[in-house]
Amino acid sequence: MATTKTDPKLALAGNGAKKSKNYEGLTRERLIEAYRFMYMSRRIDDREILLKRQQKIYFQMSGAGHEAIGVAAGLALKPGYDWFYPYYRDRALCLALGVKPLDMFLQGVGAADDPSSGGRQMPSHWSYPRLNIVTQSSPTGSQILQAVGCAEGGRYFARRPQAAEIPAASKSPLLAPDARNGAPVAGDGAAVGGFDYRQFKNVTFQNDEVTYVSLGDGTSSEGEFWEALNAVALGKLPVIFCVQDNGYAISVPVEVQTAGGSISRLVSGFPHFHFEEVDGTDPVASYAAFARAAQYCREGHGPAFVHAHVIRPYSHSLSDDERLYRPDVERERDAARDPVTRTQMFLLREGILDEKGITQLEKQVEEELQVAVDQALEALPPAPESIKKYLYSPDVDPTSAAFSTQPAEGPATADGKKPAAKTMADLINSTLRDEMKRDERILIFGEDVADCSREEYLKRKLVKGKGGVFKLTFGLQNEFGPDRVFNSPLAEAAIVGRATGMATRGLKPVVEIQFFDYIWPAMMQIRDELTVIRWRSNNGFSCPVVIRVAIGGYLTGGAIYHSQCGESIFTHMPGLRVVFPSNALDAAGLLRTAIRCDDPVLFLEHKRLYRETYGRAPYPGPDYMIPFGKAKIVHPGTDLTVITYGAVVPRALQAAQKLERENGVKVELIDLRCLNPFDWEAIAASVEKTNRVLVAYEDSLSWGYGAEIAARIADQLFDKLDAPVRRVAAADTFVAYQPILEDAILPQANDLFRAMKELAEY
Ligand SMILES: Cc1ncc(C[n+]2csc(CCOP(=O)(O)OP(=O)(O)O)c2C)c(N)n1
Ligand SMILES: [Mg+2]
Repeated sequence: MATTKTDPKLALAGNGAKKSKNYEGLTRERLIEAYRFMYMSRRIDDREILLKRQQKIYFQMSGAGHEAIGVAAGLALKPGYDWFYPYYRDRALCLALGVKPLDMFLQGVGAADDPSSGGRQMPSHWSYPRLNIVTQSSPTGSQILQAVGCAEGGRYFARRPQAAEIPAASKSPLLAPDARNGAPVAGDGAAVGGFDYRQFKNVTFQNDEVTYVSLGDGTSSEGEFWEALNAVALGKLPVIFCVQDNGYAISVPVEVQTAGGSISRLVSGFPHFHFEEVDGTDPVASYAAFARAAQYCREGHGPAFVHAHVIRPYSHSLSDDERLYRPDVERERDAARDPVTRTQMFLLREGILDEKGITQLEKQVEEELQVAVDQALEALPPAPESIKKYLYSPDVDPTSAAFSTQPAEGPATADGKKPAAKTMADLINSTLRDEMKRDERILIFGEDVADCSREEYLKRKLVKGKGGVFKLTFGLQNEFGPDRVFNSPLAEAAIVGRATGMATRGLKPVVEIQFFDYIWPAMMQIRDELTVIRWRSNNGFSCPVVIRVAIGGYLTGGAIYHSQCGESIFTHMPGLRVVFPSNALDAAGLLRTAIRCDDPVLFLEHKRLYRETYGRAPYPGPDYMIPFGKAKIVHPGTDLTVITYGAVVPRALQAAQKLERENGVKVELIDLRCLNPFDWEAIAASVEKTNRVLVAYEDSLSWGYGAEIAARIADQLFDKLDAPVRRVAAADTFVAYQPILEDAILPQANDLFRAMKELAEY
């Protein structure tokens, strides 16, 4: 339980009858403690408002009016044991869990020592690893799906405790540059054997832990909220939803937000839930509701939903003036329910504290806050040189030599022939299988990825199983069981959000987005959560998820919604590794690196290449890895450099071979393989040699991935060029259904040939 500095002597001796009175499980001392946290929370808000007006901090978000429900939750749950996904009004919760006022003021001033973010996030964006308070962002509701994944992670480890152990690494890992002061250590590290992200993930879990997640009434309109309710009900997961209903979302009142005006009524049909609706300004009733909710979850019955009616006395934020949309009469009605004054009156009425005791408690709080404010105002800001620190793992560098291994010679076939060449689809499947064998923390889920959700059909051998719409995960559920390979509801945000929560707990989710064209519902989770979590928490939390995505066109019939590319939208996100292999061997090596590394990875698999004859290879064995950011020279040449990746590689190769045959032009064809990071050294070395360069990509031309490469070449290699940097890419439109149109839209070998020839002749 949380510790407190409340002086126990403050409690009045009281008369005999009241002394032993128990308030829904709260003793008199606990009630004083609760009041202390509530009062402190309100006074921190007041202090911050003053500091903001004095321009000593840069933003303020108050928890005023929400103190009672927050403290109640904090006293009913256990810091560092249960898990917390709070929202910005949860100041009192955080205090009750053990966060210090100084920690809060340090975030306000943006200090280097701000334990939540090192000056990277606004105040009231809580993140305290030692208390299991997980870093939160600003988008309303984006924490909710992660709370689901967090609870799933806890349950997984409770059922498979051995998965939580850190395997012994056979050699020390190769550290990332900022952990080893920049000096490369080639050849160090341990590719074979044990080294992977697990060395740096100290997993903790409790068999009866619960996950708390809170949100405002307005936020319950977000789709992710409903995806989360569905997911927790399906999994009967121990998650407590706490909707703190102050009746407004900025200026929008609840009846405009929530059909019928009551979120309790709307959610009441979800199965397996324990429901509570409570006056969230009453700490005793709120505590009782939380205690019941927690007990229900701890006993494994399922999730709980606490709907707390609270008030918002300080406008939405300092930038909002609620008098513009709320008349005095309404605001006065709220003020009569103010939880801080209410609790004070309660303590007096019950004889728990007298006026002297209250004054003394408040004085103690004021003194403590003054010391904290003074200290925070002296705190040093973060160094500007630190801006890129913790974009990626400081522990595991996937570009390092530790991730460079040779393919193993597979066993010869019975008649002594070399092992058969396999497709990209085969090798991805084999790589997933071998990694799952090696690492029990790997979970695979997504739409249709399981063999068969109705297990008994598989057991009775009535069906063979599906394993993905492209069959990439075929057989994995059969081999590893339904708790490691399973179908998710059709909800992409939930796939990525849950995976993010699981990875925060130390699991390695390898999830599938069925088609790149349907990644957009997950965009908020990818852009604002997955890629940012390590950076915004100053390395307090990380979530190295692998997202496998089927991408691309040349399908004759795929049309707009099954053929698009769009990788540059993701390479534009710091914190995310983006990989795009063009052949089976690279897919196997890069996927293994993606799984073993400690960063989130978007692994783009071109559908057209899944079963292509081009680029087949025998399985390179269970430890084959390719480091990220290392291009491959597919065809060496001296006259012209072509930089490409993905399905354009075989097309460009065809064009290059024709150009050499017909015109004697020797093209150097570079397959980038990895788009973030990308291999600038390989590009520069080639362009310095050939002095002519074409950048080719399947996505539409303007603002595409190659635009950045072309710009950088123009910027840094201008004096090496004998010709303008050219690009060949798709037309600036969508991929159409009719094959004649598709051919005209996507870059073809002929287009590449023409551009190469022109460039060579320039
Ligand atoms: C996705 C998203 N949309 C809009 C905003 C801007 N915004 C911040 S808070 C807020 C209102 C939230 O209301 P509610 O959920 O009721 O919480 P309250 O602030 O009332 O506690 C809005 C619209 C945001 N942060 N995120
Ligand atoms: Mg609200």
